[in-house]
Amino acid sequence: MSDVQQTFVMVKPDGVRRRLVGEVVSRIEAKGYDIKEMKLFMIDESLAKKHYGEHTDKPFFGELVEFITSGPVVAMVVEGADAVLGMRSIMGATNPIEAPPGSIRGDLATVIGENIVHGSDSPESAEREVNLFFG
Ligand code: IDP
Ligand code: MG
Repeated sequence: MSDVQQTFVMVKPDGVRRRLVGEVVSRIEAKGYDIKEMKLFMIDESLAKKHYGEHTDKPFFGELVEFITSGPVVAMVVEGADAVLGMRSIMGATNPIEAPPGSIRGDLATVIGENIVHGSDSPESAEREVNLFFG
């Protein structure tokens, strides 16, 4: 049985800079999901560190915070049947080299540090991230 879920999705600064917001939104809509909330804004350092809290100890954490605060993002709440896993599927793997053609990252990105889009990795992360950005 499918389950109607909400997930947190974000076009990252590279996607906004490259004018790919429409492309990403179009793929989400074409898939059949509803966009329930959407805003363009700059993430500050405090929010970036909270959002990426699970990666605090990783060697790329500093770079990640710097990147995600480097320009405006478009944050969204996306809803639909099994939307958490479904969004991860249309995004493709974290590393664009491993993301298949047809996926957002597979079609539009080349390097892991600039992979266009974020999507929650579980229903628990989705709830936390929706509250963090839209609560
Ligand atoms: P996800 O975005 O697919 O959920 P995560 O493992 O949660 O992937 O990593 C968060 C973000 O951190 C990734 O989207 C990517 O932009 C960046 N990242 C992950 N691993 C690396 C790395 O090894 N080097 C540089 N950036 C990385
Ligand atoms: Mg993640």
